[in-house]
Amino acid sequence: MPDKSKITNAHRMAELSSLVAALKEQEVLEAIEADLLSGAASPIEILHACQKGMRMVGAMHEEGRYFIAGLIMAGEIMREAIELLKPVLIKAGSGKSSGRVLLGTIEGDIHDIGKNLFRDLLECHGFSVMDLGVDVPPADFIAAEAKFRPCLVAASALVTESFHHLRELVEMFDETVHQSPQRRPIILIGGGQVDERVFRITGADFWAEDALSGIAICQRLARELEEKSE
Ligand code: B12
Repeated sequence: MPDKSKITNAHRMAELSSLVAALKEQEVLEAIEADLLSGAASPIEILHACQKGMRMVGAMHEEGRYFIAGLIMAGEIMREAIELLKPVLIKAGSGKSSGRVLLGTIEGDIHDIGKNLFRDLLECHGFSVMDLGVDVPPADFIAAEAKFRPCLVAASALVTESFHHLRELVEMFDETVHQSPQRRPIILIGGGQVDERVFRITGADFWAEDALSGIAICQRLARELEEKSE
């Protein structure tokens, strides 16, 4: 019988990732509740462990070990995990108003669990968010931007085939600058499959690996814009 006190945090989180990857819904939720209650792990550590588990599910799907039903089940587990984590994550946010953000999952992609979490965290950090939903054509971002006037446009993408729409989004916003003298909004992209390479291909201004780094970028930009307008 292993000494429980010797089970390190890293082990606990690795175990949680494996439970997510094995689609053990009940065990995942019980482990998260226990960790939150005991304070054994921070909500961010738990979130990262769950995300790692989701990536493992994705890899198993690619290898043909999980079919679409596996992805659906994984999505449901992640959604429930986020419901447990959200109140704790939200408590940490400041209520101060920080600016407007236009958000959506880009055309060709229906994944929204990460986008929704990013939206909720933005709101709890004082941003007002217009969420356009999923499978959003670049033209809809442009139209909504003209009305909502956000300080930042944020797009989520998880499916490789939708990346060219991110590029299109940037190009269309670049084009609006020629039509009106106003500077185009800053464009931030994120989502499980977005990395440095995708970032470069799309020509966006920033990318973030996770929702909290995305929040940090939004806060920095909102601060800079506020300083400029003073
Ligand atoms: C759950 C899931 C689904 C669910 C989605 C449910 C939902 N409501 O979203 C369902 C079953 C519907 C689904 C469908 C499909 N899926 Co799917 N799915 C997944 C899975 C397993 C997890 C995604 C997830 O929710 N992760 C957890 C969240 C919290 O993480 P996240 O989205 O990355 O978000 C975090 C950050 O990235 C960040 N973030 C997210 N968005 C943004 C935006 C900004 C601006 C910022 C700053 C941050 C940010 O915040 C979050 C927290 O940190 C992934 C595997 C993976 N590696 O991600 C495959 C995966 C994304 N799916 C995949 C595929 C292929 C599909 C399908 C095409 C399958 C099919 N044959 O039909 C369809 C998609 C159809 C379409 N056109 O979109 C592939 C994509 C491969 C590729 N390279 O294109 C993956 C990678 C699996 C794989 N390896 O095969 N899927």
